[in-house]
Amino acid sequence: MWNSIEAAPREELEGLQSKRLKEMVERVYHLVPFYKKKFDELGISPQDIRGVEDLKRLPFTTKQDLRDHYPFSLFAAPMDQIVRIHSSSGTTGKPTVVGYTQRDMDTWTEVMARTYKMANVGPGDIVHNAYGYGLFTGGLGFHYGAERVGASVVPSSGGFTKRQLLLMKDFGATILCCTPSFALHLAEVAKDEGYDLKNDFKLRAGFFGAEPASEGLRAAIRDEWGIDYHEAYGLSEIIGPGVAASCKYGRLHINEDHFIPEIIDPDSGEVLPPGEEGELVFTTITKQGLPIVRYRTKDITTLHREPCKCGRTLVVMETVKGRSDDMLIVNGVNVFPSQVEHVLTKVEGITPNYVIVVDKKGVLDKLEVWVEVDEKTFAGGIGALEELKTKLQNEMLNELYINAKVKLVEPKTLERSMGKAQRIIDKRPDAK
Ligand code: DLL
Repeated sequence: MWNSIEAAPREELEGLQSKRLKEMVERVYHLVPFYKKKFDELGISPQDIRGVEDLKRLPFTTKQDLRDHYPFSLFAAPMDQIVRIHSSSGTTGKPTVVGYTQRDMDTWTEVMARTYKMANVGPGDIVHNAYGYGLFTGGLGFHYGAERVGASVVPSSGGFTKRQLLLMKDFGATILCCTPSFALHLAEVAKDEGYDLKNDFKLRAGFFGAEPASEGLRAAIRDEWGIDYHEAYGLSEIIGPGVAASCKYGRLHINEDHFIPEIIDPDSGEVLPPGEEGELVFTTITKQGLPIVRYRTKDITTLHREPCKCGRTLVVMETVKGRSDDMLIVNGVNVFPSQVEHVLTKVEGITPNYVIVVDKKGVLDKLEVWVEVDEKTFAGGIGALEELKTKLQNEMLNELYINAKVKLVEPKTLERSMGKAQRIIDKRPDAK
């Protein structure tokens, strides 16, 4: 463990959260006109917030609020104290911009050090960091954390798959950091290039995140590389990676001494009790540059408060099922792409590469899943392919209750991602 606070008794943690929350509410009220206006409209003054129990009285903040205050109007620190700016690309509208003071950089590095400690990364480890460096928070977040724990970091960033493999082998990388889809792509190219994944490389663990990955996909990464799988979760608006990381028991602990999580009903906004699924909301309580009150992540998950075998008392979140805006409704049945992936990865004869194409036929949503078969099945002829197709369609019907059409495609034909994978093609006329 990096910091004893990770295993502090709950009363101590909640005491700290309450203290920090009160300070944060004072700060945003006096320094950010957007919050002053919102609080005033609701008739809330900072003194009304006495501790975490009053969190639910505060208003939500959304991505749209960040866009409306583009680029810097939600910052609570003067620009001469902002030492770093990141931004999300954003497919629609303006990008969201986030700013860090030096103290925020220290907080970020601290939570990233905690992340690495989940796999006991330290001096002597070689961290191959294939998250993109640049405006995306993945690259630089994982970079500074690795230096803090004393490991040697290779800032390879995304792309250039073959060269990455060469460096991983020659430098003796022990830790791999990248998206789950890129970890699989690296494995695939390594095999094509004639590497022996388990003997040519010294990898022992990896930190995978920035996109959902089903258990099947994780198992494929574990098995192909022969490594421990640790999950990293985070979002730029809150800090970047470092919001939560999974311990050796695979449980994703939230650094709640910095970011208070809540689960709400996405429709009514009501707070739901632990154990219930809903939308994850975060309030940052130590950030100076861009403090954020009850930020709606749109990520769907569940929180658990039972203690973990690893000794950490920090709350556990389940792996994100999907984003509320990625949820598909096919003939009235709600389904997340990660659930489709889960079903696919259980079937033999295909690769974990797939694309979901959604279209409308009359008033009904129509789902087509393009799945890439493996070389062996492809060589097996038309009979085997027909059988596989029927099997996949039946599995989706039986497990997810959806009628999806499967289209099998040749090995290595679907586009590979260097960062976050694009799994959905939405052709519906009203698509975002
Ligand atoms: O993806 C930060 C990050 C970088 C996390 C590297 C982990 C590793 P954004 O680009 O702002 O930040 O995207 C945030 O990505 O709201 C989730 O929908 C999704 N996401 C992040 N981590 C996970 C994960 C970075 N472990 C958005 N599982 C979030 C599922 C994830 N989705």
